[in-house]
Amino acid sequence: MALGATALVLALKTESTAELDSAHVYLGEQVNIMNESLNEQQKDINRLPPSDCKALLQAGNVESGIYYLLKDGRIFKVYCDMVTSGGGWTVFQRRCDGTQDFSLGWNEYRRGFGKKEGEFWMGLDDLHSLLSNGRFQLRIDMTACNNQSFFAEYRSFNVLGSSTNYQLQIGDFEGSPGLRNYMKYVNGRPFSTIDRDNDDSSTTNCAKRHGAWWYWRCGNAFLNGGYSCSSPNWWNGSGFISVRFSEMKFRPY
Ligand SMILES: [Ca+2]
Repeated sequence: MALGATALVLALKTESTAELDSAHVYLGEQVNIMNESLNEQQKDINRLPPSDCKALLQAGNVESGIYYLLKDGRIFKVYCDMVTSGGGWTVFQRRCDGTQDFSLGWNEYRRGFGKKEGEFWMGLDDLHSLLSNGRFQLRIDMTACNNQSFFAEYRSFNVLGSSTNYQLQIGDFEGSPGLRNYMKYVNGRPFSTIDRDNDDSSTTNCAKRHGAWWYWRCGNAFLNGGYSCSSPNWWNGSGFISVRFSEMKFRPY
């Protein structure tokens, strides 16, 4: 009887040990699966889009075109210029064929309009969001009606929020020989549109004359006005340049 009981206890112990071993194997497998899953999730996190075109360029995206950015939990569809002056530029304005009407109001300029592959304005709200939390520079590329090309670069660039009427902040200027820094006069100025006069002229709404822009007085540089070879876009000392192509873009520095 005593022997039988001992044998039973031994049998139970053996069985328990086997069950325990099997439980250990099972738990070990579960841990491996969880680790694999975490590794995959980490890869997904690393695959999330970055918040600017320069990071995309550095990740090996060398072709200019449409990309998606992620910033502050929002996805932005943007056009990245990966070629000009080292590339990595997020484009926020382009005019190239006159097909898009730029004579639009405050709400349109806030929200943005046009097609990213063609003519467009990104929208002041998105521009402000993409410029928040970081240091950025501004570049403007222009081709005049006589096919002469110009560029203007500003060492720092920011557009403040709607409560400031999207005040412009620009730093030091560098540009093509002969191109004058006429945007310096609108540093610190709010944005105006045909239906929202935030300029400093008491006699007129400059945006009705020259298009939506940051104005002090009616100024010498504005790229959202009339699109024709007789429309002034940038004063050049002796006369206005009329632009048949323009791109405005920013990148972090
Ligand atoms: Ca005015």
